Amino acid sequence: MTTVTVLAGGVGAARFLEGLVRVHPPELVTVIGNTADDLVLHGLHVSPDLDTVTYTLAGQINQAAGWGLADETWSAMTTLERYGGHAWFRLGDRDLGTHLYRTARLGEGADLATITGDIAKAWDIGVRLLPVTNDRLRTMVTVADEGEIGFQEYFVERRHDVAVEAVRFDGADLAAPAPGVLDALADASVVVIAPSNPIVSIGPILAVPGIREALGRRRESAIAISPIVAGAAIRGPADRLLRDLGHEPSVVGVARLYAPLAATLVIDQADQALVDDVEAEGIDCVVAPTIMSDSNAAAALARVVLGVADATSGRG
Ligand code: FO1
Repeated sequence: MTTVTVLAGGVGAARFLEGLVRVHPPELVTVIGNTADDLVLHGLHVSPDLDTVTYTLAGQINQAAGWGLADETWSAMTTLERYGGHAWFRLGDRDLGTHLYRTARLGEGADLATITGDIAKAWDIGVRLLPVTNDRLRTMVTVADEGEIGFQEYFVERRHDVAVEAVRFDGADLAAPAPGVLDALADASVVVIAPSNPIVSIGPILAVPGIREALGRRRESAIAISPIVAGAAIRGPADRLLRDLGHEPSVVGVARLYAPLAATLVIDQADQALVDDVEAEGIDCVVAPTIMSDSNAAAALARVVLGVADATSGRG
């Protein structure tokens, strides 16, 4: 009955989870999802990282994009464009249903965790999906020449193609872990830090008071997967963000960030030569294929992680 709690951000985490639920009962998996990418657009509350996990585990993700729903149409966006409305953040007609529902429920006083649970149930994804907090949490990015902008303005509107001077998580100091989050971190047989962006996907989760401490307390049975392979991110700006913010954009830089939180870092074979440098940071190193080119690769990676968990479970 190995229960697994996964800290999850965007696409990489969703891919990993898709593999995990193929090799482990989903009812034994709790996902703590990042909510700092959330935004209110056209009056609608959008939770990209929660929806990416939900849609992926429902087998309904837009595979090519890595976000949004498959078989989408864009009529609402086309109408918006006619009026000169904001259409840079693409909300498909099917996806809009989720944001309409979430926004209506929030307006009726429901909290994000309750709504997220109802959406997850409606898609029958099996795992328990928890937002890290019900409170407002927003990644703010300071970019050269423009000052501070919102995360999606950085990530989507500017295609994260700008140098970053600072990142902060607005609201973190006042945010409380959502109900069940601290227990999911304390009680799970193993905690996995998914191969998400350490700065803007895992960072906000750790910034919610109590989370970093809860993870540190059970560090011996926590396993992180590096999202950086051979000094580069598989997708997205993780390597550039690490470099811009003064961290080494390598598995060693990731090891330095995660050593206080996890006893093991899984790195790709491409970084085999860096095993000793990783372990010099005080974290054990496991080498395995970490590039999840398809669901089989993700399942194989999940098996490696569960194998490490079994091997280290006596330590926890
Ligand atoms: N990413 C893009 O690059 N372009 C988009 O237009 C876009 C729209 C979008 C809509 C809903 C959603 O759940 C995600 C969306 N994303 C889009 C991805 C999103 O920016 C990222 O998934 C996260 O915020 C980072 O992981």
